[in-house]
Amino acid sequence: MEKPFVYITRKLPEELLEPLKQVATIEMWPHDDQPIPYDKLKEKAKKASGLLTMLSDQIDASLLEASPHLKVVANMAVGYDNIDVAAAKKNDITVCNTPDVLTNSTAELTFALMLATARRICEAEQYVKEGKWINWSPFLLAGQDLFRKKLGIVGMGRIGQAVAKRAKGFDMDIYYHNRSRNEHAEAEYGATYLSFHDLISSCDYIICLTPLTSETVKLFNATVFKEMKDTAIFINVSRGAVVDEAALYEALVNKEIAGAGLDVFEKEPIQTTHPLLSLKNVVALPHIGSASVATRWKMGELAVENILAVLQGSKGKTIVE
Ligand code: 8YV
Repeated sequence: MEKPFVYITRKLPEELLEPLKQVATIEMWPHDDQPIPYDKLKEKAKKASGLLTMLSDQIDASLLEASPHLKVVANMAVGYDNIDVAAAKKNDITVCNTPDVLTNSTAELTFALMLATARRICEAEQYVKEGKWINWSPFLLAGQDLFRKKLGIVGMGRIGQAVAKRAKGFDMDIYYHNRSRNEHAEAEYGATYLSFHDLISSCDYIICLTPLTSETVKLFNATVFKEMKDTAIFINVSRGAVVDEAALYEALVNKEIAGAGLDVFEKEPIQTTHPLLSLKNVVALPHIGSASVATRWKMGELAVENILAVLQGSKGKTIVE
């Protein structure tokens, strides 16, 4: 019997794909410096039983409907806003993601970003490397503390809880907003539930961890930034489109908030001419929330396991319902 065809949209280590090679014919987009164009992916999907995809791949209804053999789309990410899950369901295609394995790495990156923004780490490093450190003065590159400050987590899911756990060790007061109350976070980390309005107007650090849905597009807009404290630091490790970037820029320039740490942007990769990148009080990272070698490896393994499971007739390990 002919082996099923699986297409992988980014270069992954051969070793990771070994188990898949036993049961499927695999092909991989060979360029590391650019994503596969939509039309090319659509062509590949037409023949494929499985797709191993990334956030940058647009898996829409048109692609799914034009792929008669497709059984599984395994996204190498916990988020799946790039996939039309309803259309996949309609066409009997299983969608899988990679939750849990990236929780701790993403929480660590959130803290790195929060500390870097609060203590002006990137600015300070540049200062040293550019030879500007010729004297010391009492308030040179002075930033803000984390301890005993109010941390507001918007989106208390797995990563939100992992951030809360760490924040406890940093002696922060933890607040959160979520669609529903999270009793575990309240009992375990002392997190206090607040309405969105109360959270953004009272917290010193506001972390956006909410997924991108039709309800959360531009959730953080001009009105919201105006309600924040002028000393507030905004951190986004979720999706760029949850933020109105023009409004964020205005809020930073007009000193309505003190700083922003951003791992995600509306259009990725962000252009160097983007106004946000011109600001000293912005720390910008290239969407590396889950990017530790060990975690990316685990995400790849889980995506492979998901494809294998579905192709072998069982349920995917981590299905998007
Ligand atoms: C991804 C992410 O790892 O998992 C997500 O939803 O945003 C990141 O962790 C990365 O974008 C690769 O797809």
